[in-house]
Formats: sequence, structure tokens, C-alpha cells
Amino acid sequence: MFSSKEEFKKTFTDRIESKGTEKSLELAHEILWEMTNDWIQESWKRTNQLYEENHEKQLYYISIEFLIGRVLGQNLINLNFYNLVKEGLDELGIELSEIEELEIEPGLGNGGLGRLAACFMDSLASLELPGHGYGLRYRGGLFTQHFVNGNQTEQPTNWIKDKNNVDTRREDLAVDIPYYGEVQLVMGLDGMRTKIENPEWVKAVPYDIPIVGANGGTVNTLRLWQAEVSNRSSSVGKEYAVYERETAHITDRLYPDDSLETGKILRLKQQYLLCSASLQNIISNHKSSLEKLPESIAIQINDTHPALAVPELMRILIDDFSWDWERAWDVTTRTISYTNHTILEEAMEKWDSHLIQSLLPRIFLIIEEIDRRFKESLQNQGKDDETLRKLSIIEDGVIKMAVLAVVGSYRVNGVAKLHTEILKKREMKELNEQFPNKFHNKTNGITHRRWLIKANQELSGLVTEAIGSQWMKEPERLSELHYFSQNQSFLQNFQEIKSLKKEQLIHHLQRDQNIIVDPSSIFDIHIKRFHGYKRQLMNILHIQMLYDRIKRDSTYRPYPRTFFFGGKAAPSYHFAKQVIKMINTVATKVNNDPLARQHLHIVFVENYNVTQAEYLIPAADVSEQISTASKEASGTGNMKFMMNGALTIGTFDGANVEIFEQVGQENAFVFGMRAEQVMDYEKNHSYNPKEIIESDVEIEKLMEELVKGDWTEGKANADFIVGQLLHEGDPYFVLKDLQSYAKAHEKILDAYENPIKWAEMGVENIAASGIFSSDRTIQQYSDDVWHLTKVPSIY
Ligand code: CR1
Repeated sequence: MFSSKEEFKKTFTDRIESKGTEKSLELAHEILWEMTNDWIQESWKRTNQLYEENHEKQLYYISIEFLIGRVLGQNLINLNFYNLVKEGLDELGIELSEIEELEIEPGLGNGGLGRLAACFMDSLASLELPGHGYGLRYRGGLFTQHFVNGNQTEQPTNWIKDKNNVDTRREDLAVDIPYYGEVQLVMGLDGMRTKIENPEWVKAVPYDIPIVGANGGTVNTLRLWQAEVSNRSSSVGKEYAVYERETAHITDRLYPDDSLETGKILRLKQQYLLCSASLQNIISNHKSSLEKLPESIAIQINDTHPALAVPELMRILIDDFSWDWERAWDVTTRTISYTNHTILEEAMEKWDSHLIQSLLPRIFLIIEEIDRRFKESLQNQGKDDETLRKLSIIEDGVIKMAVLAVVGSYRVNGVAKLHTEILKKREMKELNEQFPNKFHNKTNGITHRRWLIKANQELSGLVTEAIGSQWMKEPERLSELHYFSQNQSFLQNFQEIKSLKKEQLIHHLQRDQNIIVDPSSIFDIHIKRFHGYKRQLMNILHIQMLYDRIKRDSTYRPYPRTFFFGGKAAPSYHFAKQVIKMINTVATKVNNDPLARQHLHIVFVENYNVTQAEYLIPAADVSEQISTASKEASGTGNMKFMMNGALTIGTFDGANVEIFEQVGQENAFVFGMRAEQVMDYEKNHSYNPKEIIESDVEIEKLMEELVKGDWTEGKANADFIVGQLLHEGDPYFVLKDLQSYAKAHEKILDAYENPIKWAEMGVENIAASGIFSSDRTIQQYSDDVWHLTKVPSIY
């Protein structure tokens, strides 16, 4: 872009002048955006040329979510221009961070699954691997959350601007997608073929986002589809205005509420648009050598949302290229692989057959045929009825997307060791027995370029001072920091940086929410989506216990702690919303109590998103990872905190298990039941929360207060929380683990008394975090599943 700061300043000011408009931060943003983009475009073109010339195998990662966060700062970091630009702008009296603040992050995801996809994009490009994303361009990303009287309210987030968008429209690559219609057999030159008569056509138009790898050499593509009216649909069977409205609706919002039938149809339309448009696009580039598809491309489906890729690829090969079934099935099942991200029953997708049959009639026939052939082969193997039922794709008029995804893939993975074991031994036991070598584990990772190099430039600088900069390329080298965990001056610097990041967070919160926080308190942070199993309720109940104790016991005056919460609840998830309301109510009570306030402070950060996370995580002392064991498939927030030197209080769940393994349990605060215990209780229905209440006076008192309504505002809220804990049998074992959680918190206070020891533990965490870089994860996927070859950029 420019070889020196002076050159940058000159180009920048020239461009500002040439605009001839009034100078403003917005203008500075626009110019910086354009300058960065000019540079990226060059690299992007070069990367694509290299891929074409070398005919390298390409990976396509299909995902309904990509939570990429703000783009400008990350691109400058990856281009190695960040510091130069920052200093240059400084000299011109402009703060780069203020320019960055102008960017609205596109919230094209809900949580971990979408953020993982974004981390993977960054790692693929940074490892110089040919890997691209396919997703949807929702006009409204995830809703913006505000609290009104402690309740969550939801407003649409509009991230698309008039100009300087992160993406570029590619009208030339638009494709049409058929919905509804009737399947007809027609005579073609080469025999009978299937055709859909009178479908409702929708045009899918791609928008491309460049994914800039480290050092800027490789720039891959994230392609997002937008639904528009198609000119093939001149005679739709409904009023044109209705068709227009329904079409625009398809990519209007991320995850529409699917508790209603219309919501379900919309969701299915989204999924098919994503799969069909992506596959049409992929196949159009590989038409000449379809036989070699499994050697020239790999398709990864991120959870079951894109599982229709299996029947869609079959449809294309059979209907558009006249292949016979066996040949098409062989190629499909050697091209597609699948990642499972959850075993929660409610998240395992199941579609009513009649919905798919009416919306996607041809796809339905193909799924039926896949199911029929699969069952036939199982019968030939002499499988019993129970096994047959479990392995069937269509059961009682319902299509089980996870089974379809497993049967149609060559490899299937879980996202942490424990999760993969649970999949193999319980949830997908029969499938694993049927396909013994299909299942494998790929523990999640996070890109250290966003979560350490960008979010914590100060810590990143300190690390480099100590061990050199090679760790940025090979994050496992962070282990060299181990030798600095005994180095007093290093520890002191680490503490100073932690304080600085706390100050930055405080400044941000003050500006955003007018909240004042004591920088010397322990920052204990619980940020993630709101869900029963993530147990934000356990955290707030524990705070109530602390409050009671402070009031009751005049000798109990613990070191000040600030408990941060952040996260959104699905608009239709009533329980999660009640927990949000309760936390806000408890916060008001505790924060306004003059005595308690000296020891406890609760801060609920509104509208938690990627940008907020970049402020919160580097400032954390304690990372709350307290899900009910067996429920959190992996977690990735846990890794981000660890990499920033926070200590984990956590259960043996998801990737926590591997975090403890890496850093040693002596450098974390481990508590609670093991997955085995939880699953046994569930199997035998043998957990009774009443027994806990009866045998523990402290918990008994807490429940009494809850029933009385001391901790809630309005009876409905209290009734709901008590109802869940008592009458619904405390499904997430909150009361069961509460005392063990409280004890772990006491250990945290003890440990914090020795600041040097605390810092030492923090540094051990950073040193052990390298393995959780998504560069490691991606390299493993590439070695074991995709078999990609590095394409070194010529830049
Ligand atoms: C899991 O709940 C995991 C991410 C990424 C989530 C979380 O534990 O870290 O995926 N699953 O693998 C999910 O969103 C729909 O399922």
C-alpha cells in the first residue's frame, strides 16, 4: 500500500483534499477504507489467478452463519500496516481507534458456530490454503439488544450502507433457485430426465468479501447470497407484490423465529437457497472434470443447516448432467464432509416431510431414495428393527437432517474430544458402528490474529519482546513463555497491561452505557449466548449467596469483584429472557446497597457482540465457563480468555477439558459434576433438586428468598425461576453444582491475594494456549479431511 509512514500520510491527505468536502472522521474512514481496499483488490486478483493456473484443490465451507466482526482494523493488522497507519494518522491528529469505531459489524451469526466459521476463514487465508466460504447476506444481522426495565428488547441491526460496503455485488454470477412446482419426467436426448414444472424462481445474487490472510499475500473469498426477484418468474401463481415481498424476506433476517410454520418455511427457503446457489456456482467452475470432483474440491458443511447440499449435489449430477444414481452417489459422498456442533435435542434439525415435499419436491424425492437405498442395504446386513429405526433418515414423517448429513458425507467430526466421544458412544452410536472410520475429532480453535494480536496489541507486543515474533506464525511457540512465568519484570509488565486493558474497557463502557467500574476489582466475566445449559442462572444465584453472606456475617468482607455479564437470548426463548431480567434486577439491588457495593458490582453489558468481546476478553481476570457437563460441545470463548491470560473457572465440559489438560488443573478453578455423572442422572431420572434444598441451609434460604420475590421484580419472574429449579426438576443441575461452584470462587479469592502468583498462573495460561489457535485446527482438517496444498503467494 505504501512503503513508509510519510508516503501513507501523503497519499491519505491528497485523497482527502481531492474529495473537496468538509473534513470529518467519516471522510477519514472512507479514505482509509478505499486505500486499504485498493491494495486488497490487487492481492485478491493475484490469488485467484494462482488458483486458476495451478488447478489446486479448493475447499468450500458452507455455513448459514459467518460472524466476521469489524473488518477494517483486522485487515490492517493482517496486511502489517496497522502500526504504520496508526502512527501516521496520529501525526495528522486522527485516532485510528475512533475511525474503527465508525464501523458497524455485520452480525451475520448468533454465536460460537458463526464466529468459528469466521476464525476458520482467517486461518485458511493465513495458512495460504485455497479455502472459501459460502453464506447468506442477511440484510438485518443479529438484532441489537437493549434493556428496558431490565428486559431484553430487540431492534433490527442494519449493517449495509450506501457505499463502501465490505462486500461487492457480483451480478454476473447470479443463479436462479426453484421453489415449489411439480416434478415431471421428460424425454431428453439421453433418456428420461426430471424437470420441475412451474416453480417459483428466486434469483440468488452473490456478494463477495475478501478474506485477507496474514501478511496480505493470500486473499480468499467469502461469498454471501442475497435473494431477489427473478425475471424467470413472470407468471408466478400469486400476486407479484406478494412474490416480491416473500422473496425479499428470504435473506431479510438471520434465523427467523422457527416456532411457527411460516417461520419454518422461511428457514427452509434460506437453507436451500444457500445450498443450491453455492453448488450451482461450484459446479459451473468444475463442469469439465466432474468425475474428478472429489480430487479437485472439498465441501465442508457447518452443522446440518447446509445438509441439503447432499441431495442438491445429487440433483445436479443426475438431472443436469444425466449421471446415473450410483455414480452420482459415489462422487457426492466423497466430496462432502460434515461437522456436528451440538447434541442438544432442540438444536438437532428435523423437518416435516410434507414441508420439504411441497417446497422442494425434487429434493424430497432424492432424500426418499437415499433413505430407501440405505435402509435396503441395512436390511441386507441383517440389522434389527430398532437399529433400522435409529438409522433411518425419514422416520414418522420427519426428516432427520443429522442422519442425512452423516450418510451423505465421507467424514464427520465433533468439535472437542469429549463432544466427539459423546457423539460416537451415545448420540450417534449406531451411525458410528455402521461407518466406523467416518467419525473423528477436530477440537475448535480461534484465530490468535484477532483475539490476541488485534484485540490485545499491548500483550502481543510484550510476548514478542520476550520470545520474538515467530509465535505469530507458529502460535504453539507461545509455550516459550513458560520460562517467563518466573521472571518478575515480565510478570509486572503483564499486570500493567492487564490494568491498561481494564482501563480501556472501563472507558468504553462509560462512553457506551455510562457505567463506572472500579479498575482495581477482580474482573469476572461471563459472556456468551443465554441458554439454560450455559448456567448464567448459577452465576447470579452465587452472587446472591455472596450478598447474603456479606449482610449476615460482619467478618466476611471479600476483595472487591465486578461480575460482568453479556449475551443475547433468542427472542422466543422465554426462560433465557427471564434470567436476563433477573440478573438486571439483582444488579440493581446489589449495586445500590452501600455495604454490598464495596465488595460486589454487577455489570450487564448491553448488546454483546464481536466488537464488545474484543474489549472485554483482554480485560478479564476470571473466565466463566460453567456449562452443565456434556452440554457445551466445545466453547471457543474459553480459548480466547485463556490466550489473554485470564484464569478459567469451569466444568469438565467441551474444550474446557482440553484447556485444563494443557495448562494443568493447578492453573484453573475446576468444579462440578463430570459429563458421565450428568448423563447417568439423566438416564435414570434420579436427580431431585428438593433433596439439595432440604440438606443445605444456605441453598434453602436462597430458595425461600426467591419464592418470596426478594430477588426478582414482579411475581411472574420469581415464579418462573423457582418453577424451573423446583417443579421442572432443575434440568441443568444448577443447584446440584452450586456449592462446588461457590468453593471454586473461594479459591479464586485466595489465589488473588498473591498477585505475583496470580500473574504467574495467567502467563502459564497464555503459554499453553497456542494449541487452541484455529491455525492448528485448520491444518488438521486439511491433513485429515480436505487434503489441500499450500499455494504460496507470489507477493
Ligand atoms: C456449540 O454450542 C461450539 C460452537 C462451535 C456451538 C459451541 O459449544 O463452540 O458451536 N453449536 O463449534 C451451535 O451453535 C447450532 O449449534
